Amino acid sequence: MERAIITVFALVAGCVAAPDLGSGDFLCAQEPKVCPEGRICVGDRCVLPGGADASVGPDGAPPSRFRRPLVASSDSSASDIPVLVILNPDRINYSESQPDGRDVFFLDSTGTRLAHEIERWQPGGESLVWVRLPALQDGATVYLHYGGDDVSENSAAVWQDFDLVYHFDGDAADSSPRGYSGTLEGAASAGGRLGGGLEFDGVDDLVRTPVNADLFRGAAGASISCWINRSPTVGSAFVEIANSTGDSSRAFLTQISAGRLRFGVRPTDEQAVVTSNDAEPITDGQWQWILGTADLSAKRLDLYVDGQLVDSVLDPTLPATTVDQPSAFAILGHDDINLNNPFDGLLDEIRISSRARNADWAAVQYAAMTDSLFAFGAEELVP
Ligand SMILES: [Ca+2]
Ligand SMILES: [Ca+2]
Repeated sequence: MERAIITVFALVAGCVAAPDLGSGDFLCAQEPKVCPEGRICVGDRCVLPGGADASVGPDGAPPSRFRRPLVASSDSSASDIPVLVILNPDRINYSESQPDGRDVFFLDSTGTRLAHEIERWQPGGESLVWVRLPALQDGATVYLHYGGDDVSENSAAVWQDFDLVYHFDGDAADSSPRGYSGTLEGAASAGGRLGGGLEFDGVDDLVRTPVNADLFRGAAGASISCWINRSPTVGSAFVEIANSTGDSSRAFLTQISAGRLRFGVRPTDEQAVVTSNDAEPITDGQWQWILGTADLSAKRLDLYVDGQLVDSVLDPTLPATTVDQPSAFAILGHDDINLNNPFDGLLDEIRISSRARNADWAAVQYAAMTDSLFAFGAEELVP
């Protein structure tokens, strides 16, 4: 510790008090090293004096110059929630952050780093960042930091309890730690609900995921979610996962007739499904978020639309776990290995998880993805 103090004092001594260089330039001016008033030069960066060693910021992150508080509006008791933070020029000073956003990180109110993944970074436009919140309670504040050195993203930590996460920002790359990236077969990049999405032609377009994937394998919980914007067709499928090429042992999120959704896990030939009723508000040409979730410990399946529970099945005869087999195939945009019932429309943000989700989780997730979870406070200099 004593050595660190000596080092910092030596660097401070090398900097020269300078007139205001303007808000866009916080690199030290070279030879002699100068910084705007009130900042010190550490390495080649002008930073606020931050204690004994200004080169180390909170929780191992490099020091950042700016932060903004994000105050959650929810009183939910949901936990383990990846939330979307949407940034734009009103919410971040892009000129003070690095061009690819690599200096952006998030802290909770105790100063603990929160894992994040940048889905899309568009200086001057809309950027999408996913942040994992271990818990969320009324008034919870998350701090967005920027204006410093490089910070690592950690998508595997953000999506640690997911088996597959596709943002569809130009491809079918898997953000989950499993690495089950898919292959586009005809499905074309298009505008999605959150950044990019995929367009399916209702004929032969699909996305194929790797075979022998551990999707729902031997789990007591199972969830599939996606954003859909469908064309007016019937019988089209979104997500189909099977552990064999026969009819048994599969999981799916699909629609069985106009406007009616069906989510199911089928460990054996016995159906374990929940189907939405005729009044289900799925509409053509409109983005809606669908979540099917199974809690096989509680013998329950639930179907959510836009964060609201629309149908449930409680059945004591449901099996204890999903099948203990890797997938023989998993296909997005068709319903089985024979490629029946092609989907016509747009899909975005498809996720598969071996966990059951509850109503609080669904509501917070929907609020975050529709940009209604956080209120953004004003930019502050990091104290
Ligand atoms: Ca997307
Ligand atoms: Ca095609």
